[in-house]
Amino acid sequence: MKNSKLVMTGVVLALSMASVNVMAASGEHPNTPESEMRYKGAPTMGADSAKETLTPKAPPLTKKEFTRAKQIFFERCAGCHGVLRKGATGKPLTPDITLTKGTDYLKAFIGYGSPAGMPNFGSSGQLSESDVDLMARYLQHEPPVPPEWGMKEMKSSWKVIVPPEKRPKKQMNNFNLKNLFSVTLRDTGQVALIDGDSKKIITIVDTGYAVHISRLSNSGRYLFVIGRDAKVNLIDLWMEKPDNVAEIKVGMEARSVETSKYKGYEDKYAIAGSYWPPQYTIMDGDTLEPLKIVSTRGMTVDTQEYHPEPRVAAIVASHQHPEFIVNVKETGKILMVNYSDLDNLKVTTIDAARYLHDGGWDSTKRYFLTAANKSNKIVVVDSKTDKLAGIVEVGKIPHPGRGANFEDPKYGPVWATSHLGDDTIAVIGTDPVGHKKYAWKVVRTLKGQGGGSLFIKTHPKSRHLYVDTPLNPETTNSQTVAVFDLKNLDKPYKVLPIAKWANLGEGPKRVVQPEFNKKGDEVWFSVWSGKKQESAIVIVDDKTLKLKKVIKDKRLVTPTGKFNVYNTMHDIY
Ligand code: DHE
Repeated sequence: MKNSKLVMTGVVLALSMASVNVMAASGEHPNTPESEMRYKGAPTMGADSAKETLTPKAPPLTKKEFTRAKQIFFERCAGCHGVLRKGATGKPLTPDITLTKGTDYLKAFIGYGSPAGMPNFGSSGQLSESDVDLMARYLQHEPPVPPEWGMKEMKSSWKVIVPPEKRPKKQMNNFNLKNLFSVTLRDTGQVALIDGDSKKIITIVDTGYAVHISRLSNSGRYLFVIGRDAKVNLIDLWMEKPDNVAEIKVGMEARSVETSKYKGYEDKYAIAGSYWPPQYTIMDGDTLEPLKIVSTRGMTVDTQEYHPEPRVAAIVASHQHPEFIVNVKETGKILMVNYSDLDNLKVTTIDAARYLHDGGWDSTKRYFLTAANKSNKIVVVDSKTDKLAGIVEVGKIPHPGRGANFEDPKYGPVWATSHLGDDTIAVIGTDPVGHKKYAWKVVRTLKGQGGGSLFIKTHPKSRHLYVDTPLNPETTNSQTVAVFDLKNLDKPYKVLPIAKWANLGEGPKRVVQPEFNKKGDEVWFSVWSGKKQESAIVIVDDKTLKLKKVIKDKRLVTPTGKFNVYNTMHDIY
C-alpha cells in the first residue's frame, strides 16, 4: 500500500477536489492513511437548527462564538464523532469526558491530532489558532441537538407532484428503460438519466442535495433517489420525459433508500434510512406517503450501552420474506423489518458488529454480506432463517459497495470486497451446501493497486473483476482501475488508464464505481473531478478491455454513482 502521505479533514469530500489536493499536501498525519481520512464525509446537516445551550461548568463562550463553533463542528467533526458527540469512528466527546481533559489538552489534541486518527487541524493550517481555542472550549459544553423530524415535519415536506391516477398507464417513451443509467451528479443535487444504448443524456432531474444513491422499484418503473439532505425523489420512468412525481424529506440527513421486492409486495413500499434523526421511514411505494417511522436509538451490540444516534446505513429488500434488512451503524445491529403488517411491526434484531456500512447479496440472494467497517469484518445474514450466518475477518476497513459475485475456479461461488484501509481484496466463499468448508471464510486474498478502494464489480457474463481506488493518494492509482482475470486469479491484474482515456483538463479525475450495462458486455466508470472542472463517463468493452466511448457534457458535473436499471432491479453484481 502506498498511502503514506497523510492528513485530511472530515469535510474533504464536500470541498472541491482541487482544494483537497492542496490540503492533502499541507500537513502530516502519522497514523491515518489519507485515503481513509478522505472518506469522512460531507458536512453534517442541521447546524442552523440545533439548539444552543451553555453548560455552566464549561469555559465561557459568547453566543457568536457558540454559533461559529457549532458550524465548524457540524462541518468538520460530526461525520466521525457523531452529531451528539457520542462517538462513531471518532472518539466520544461528551462533556463528562471533555471537562475532565480541560482546554489545554483539547487544544493540543485538535491542533496536533492523535495517533488514533484525529487530524492535526491546527498544525496543518485548517483551523486558525483562535478557532482551535474556540473548539477546545466549545467541546466542554453540552452538544447542541438538532430537532427531531417526525410525521408532522414529513407530511409538511411531502409533495405528490403527479398523482398516480394522472400518471401514464403505459410507457410513453421509446427508451430501452432496462438499460437506462441513473447517474449521481453529486455537487449539483441532480441525477442524469443516460440511455445505455445510445449513450445520450435523456434528461437531468433535480433531486436532493449531494445525491447519494438511486434504487429501482421491483417493476423497474420507478426510480428512487436519496440526497444527503434526506430528500427522497420518486421519478416515473414511464413518462414521455421521465421526471419527479413525488418527493419527501425523511429527516435532515440520510444515505439509503430501497423498495419492497417480495412476491405480492412488488412496488408497494419504499423505505429510507436517516442519519439524523436516527430512524427509518416506510412509505407508500407510488406516492411516498410516510406510513411508519421507527427510531433506531438503543443499545450497542458489544458494550450494551445506550447510543442516542445510531445512523441507518445500507438497506436491502429481502427476496425470502416481506422484509427490509436495515444496517444500524453505531449499534452494530441488523434489523429484519417485516412490512407485512405495519400496525404490528415485527422486527428481528441480529447482533452483528460496529460500524455497519454497505453491502450486498450473494449470487443466490439468500445471504446478505455487509461491512462492519471499523471492525474489519464482513457480517453474513441468512435472510431465509433471519439469523446470523457468519462473521468474517477481512482487511482494513472493508468497503464493498454491493460487492462482486463470481465462480472461483477452486472454491466455487464467492463474493468479494475491496478495502479503504489496505490494498487487499477479500474473496469469501458463499456456498454452504456445495462448498461447505469454504463458506463464510476468506478463501483468497488478492493484492490490488492500493488502499482507498470504494467499489468492486463484475457481472455473471463477465470474466473480469474491476477494482477502483479513487481515494488512493497516488494519481497513478486514483485515476486508473485494476482488472483481474476471474479464470486465472493468480495472474497479475491489468491496469486501465480510465482518466487518461477521458482526456480531460485539470482536476483530480478520480475513477469511481464500475457499473455494467444490462447485457454485461460494457463497464461504465465515472471520472470524478471538482465542481468547476470537467468530468466524464468512460465506457470500456468488457471482452477486449478497450475504450468504447467517453461521454462528456457540460451538464455532467461531479458524476459518482451509476445505477443501471436492470442490474439494480435484479441485484446483479
Ligand atoms: Fe457513500 C453507498 C454512506 C461518502 C458514493 N454510502 C453508500 C451507502 C451508505 C453510504 C450508507 C449504502 C447505501 C445503501 O446501499 O442503501 N457515503 C456514506 C457516508 O456516510 C460517507 C462516508 C460520507 C458522507 O458524508 O456521505 C459516504 N459515498 C461517499 C462518497 O464520497 C462517494 C464516493 C461519492 C458521492 O457520491 O458522494 C459515495 N456511496 C456512494 C455510492 C454508493 C454509496 C456510489 C452506492 C454504491 C452501490 O453500488 O450501490
